Amino acid sequence: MTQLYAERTDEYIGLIERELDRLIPGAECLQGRVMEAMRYSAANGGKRVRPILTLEFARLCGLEVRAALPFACAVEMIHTYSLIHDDLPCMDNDDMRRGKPSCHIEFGEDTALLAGDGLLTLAFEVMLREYDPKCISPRSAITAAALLASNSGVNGMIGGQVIDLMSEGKTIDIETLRTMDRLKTGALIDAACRMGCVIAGAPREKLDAAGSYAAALGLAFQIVDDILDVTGSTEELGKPVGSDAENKKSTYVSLLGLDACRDAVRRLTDNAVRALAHFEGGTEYLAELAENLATRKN
Ligand code: GRG
Repeated sequence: MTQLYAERTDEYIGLIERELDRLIPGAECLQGRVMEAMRYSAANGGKRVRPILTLEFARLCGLEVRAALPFACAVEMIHTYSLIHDDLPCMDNDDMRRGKPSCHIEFGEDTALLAGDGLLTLAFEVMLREYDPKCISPRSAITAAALLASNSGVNGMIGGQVIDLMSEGKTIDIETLRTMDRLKTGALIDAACRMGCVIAGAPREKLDAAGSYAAALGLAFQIVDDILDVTGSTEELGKPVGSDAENKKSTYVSLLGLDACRDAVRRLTDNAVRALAHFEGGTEYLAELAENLATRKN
């Protein structure tokens, strides 16, 4: 890992976590418990890949990083809500997340459901309330919020989750799996990357390049996730391994085998790095991020 990568990642994670802490306050009030559950899951740090992508694409397109923070935090709130709901007994029924009890184990199913809903709605409140009109035009803020809405909804992440639920216990073909993962995992990564460009007022060519980077990165990310579910350990992942096989899910590994998956991750990572050529330099961080995600252990 280069010094530039390590320092910038630390800086970004610090900014994101301090801002999440501010945006999701605890409170002594009747609804305090759900706020506590929202804070529990949002503070229970993951890799923060999506908000980092938003900050870095915004920086690359000339925006001050701080101005991008509401949008970065919004994408992390949507991601956190999806994990809370995904862990519920009616979905994947996972008791552990990021090495700690899942939200519904800690707070109960009813509160966990509402904590997810609370984060989903707060994401949109934050983008539209907190953006700085001195740095970001109202039009760009609205376009970014609409992008996050559509990529999280039935034609994005929710759509992918529905295909996932309908496919349980069946062997699906590779095209269906690809569509499912493009929506379930790829859509939020796409929103994270393109929102950074949108709020910076970047031209169409850069938005498209960010979309190509995101498409390759998102698919590689999911294939690595499938690989880690077979080869990883509970300690490294912070959640039980082998859940795909247990839930009888078709994955890249079950359809193609480990070697073909590793080749695909290599190819997709190269494609992601190539897409960065459309920016005028300063893309080392995003190239290294793609490489690091390809070899990640959690
Ligand atoms: C709305 C219920 C509902 C689900 C949406 C995103 C999703 C569908 C479900 C979450 C579970 C899952 C395995 C999704 C695939 C995407 C993925 C690999 C998520 C894990 O993301 P990381 O590795 O997690 O970035 P951290 O903990 O680092 O934030």
